[in-house]
Amino acid sequence: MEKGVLKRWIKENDGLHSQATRHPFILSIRDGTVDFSSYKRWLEQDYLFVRNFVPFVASVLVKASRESENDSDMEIILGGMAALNDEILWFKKEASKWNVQLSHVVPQHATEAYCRLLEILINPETDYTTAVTAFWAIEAVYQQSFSLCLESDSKTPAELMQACRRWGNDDFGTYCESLRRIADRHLAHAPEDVRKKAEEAFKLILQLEVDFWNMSFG
Ligand code: HMH
Repeated sequence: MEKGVLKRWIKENDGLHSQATRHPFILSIRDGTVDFSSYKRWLEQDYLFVRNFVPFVASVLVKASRESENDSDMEIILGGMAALNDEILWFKKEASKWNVQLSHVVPQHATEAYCRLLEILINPETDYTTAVTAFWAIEAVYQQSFSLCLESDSKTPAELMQACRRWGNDDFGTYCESLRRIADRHLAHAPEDVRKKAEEAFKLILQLEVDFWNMSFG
């Protein structure tokens, strides 16, 4: 089996990948200059995103149960779903801490565009390999971004440490590695057209993540 293709895709798309994982918004959290109104905008929109992300992850779980020969795929994805339950509770607590009314949030263009991709990926016609590759990409961008804000020389404001730990912590990193291995294993056996679709989804997600950060940054 070839060495994982996903690390190669990251290298081949280095520019876009860096824009997604080292975005000025994240760097402003890291250097302590973040504008809290940007953070609040991100919080509102990401709550909407996560509400749409849950059914997507559920669809990946269904596909894993039908298409994966490896039992551990389902267990890892199920662990991700369980974490999302906690994440939704966290968003609600965090919103009340910042006086943000989640029930009144209007989706911005970048959120709508991202949720439209999730809808396509939820479709039963989207194969498991593409769906699980997309799942990994979505989680890994956040993991890499927020882990920057936890580095020892970072000046992340205390108020934002919880958010950064949520996606930047080592356990979340290990979970993303597990997702990468699942996706790589399926990509290694996938026919060329499926690989192409998965690669397109990967690149599109990087762009949608950049647009999402841009929206928060204002
Ligand atoms: C936009 N991408 C976006 N929001 C998230 N919560 C994640 C990725 C990670 O779950």
